[in-house]
Amino acid sequence: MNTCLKRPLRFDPRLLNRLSCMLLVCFLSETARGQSLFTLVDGNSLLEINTGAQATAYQWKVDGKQHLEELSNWYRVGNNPSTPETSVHTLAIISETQTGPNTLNVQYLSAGQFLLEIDFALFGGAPGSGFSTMGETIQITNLTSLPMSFHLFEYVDLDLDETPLDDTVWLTSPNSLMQADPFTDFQGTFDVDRYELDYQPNTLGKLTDPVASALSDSWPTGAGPLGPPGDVTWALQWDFVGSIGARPQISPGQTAIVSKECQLQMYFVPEPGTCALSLWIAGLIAHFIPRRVKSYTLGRSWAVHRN
Ligand SMILES: [Ca+2]
Ligand SMILES: [Ca+2]
Ligand SMILES: [Ca+2]
Repeated sequence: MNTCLKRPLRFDPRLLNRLSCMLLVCFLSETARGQSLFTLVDGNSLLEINTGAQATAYQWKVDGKQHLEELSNWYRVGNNPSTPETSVHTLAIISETQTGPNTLNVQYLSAGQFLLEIDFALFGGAPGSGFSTMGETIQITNLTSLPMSFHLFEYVDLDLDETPLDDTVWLTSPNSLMQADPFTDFQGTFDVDRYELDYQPNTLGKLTDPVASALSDSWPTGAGPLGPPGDVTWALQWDFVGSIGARPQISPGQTAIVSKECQLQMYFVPEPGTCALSLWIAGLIAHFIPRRVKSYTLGRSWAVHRN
């Protein structure tokens, strides 16, 4: 006869505290190894950022559901056909500051050439609302004594509701993009010169090959819709080249600014209990580290004049 008796399970708050402390220690250890990991938290939302990785933003969770595979930024200086695009994360990071639980500023330097500064902001909705907004502002400052031709790219692989193969993407106007699946709508607003909708990994191949590339389309060509079957991605391109009808080159000391705003609405929200613990722990970490600042010494000084 089996006499093994099981005691009834009881919730122990001390266990939750120990778990939180363990996660906090892991988080700090990872940072101490030199990885630049940041977690932005607001309302029902969480944005994971690694400033030292190509996929700089790699998780956007709304009410516990993950929607973002990769958000990366790329650049190309000049118009030499043999100069390829380069991922921004390969530049030196001279400063990165989590200015609040939901905001991050990171500054990348190409010494003697340009400073590229990105501000991330996350604004979550109420728990259970399925709504979230996220935005970026990117500033490029010319550190040379000559006008600079500069191309900036942003690559985005959203996999709405963690299901990449049922998403459709299309542009609704020159400055508005939609991506949707049966349960979620995403809208991006921006002001760009070129864009590209394609299946993963085609556009990424264009950004990583050894030659200069341009995204395939400008309004209204290539505006979609592009959908199943396939994992859809999209990318944006800003050209500061000074030719007729384009943005001007960036003058010496001048700062060019671009921005993008995104909003996401889920129409099927998971049970609150499944995501409350992870958001609570992320909030605890953000509370312990309200202002995490890394400062770096510049090898040279420069004057920045913002228009
Ligand atoms: Ca995708
Ligand atoms: Ca999906
Ligand atoms: Ca290329």
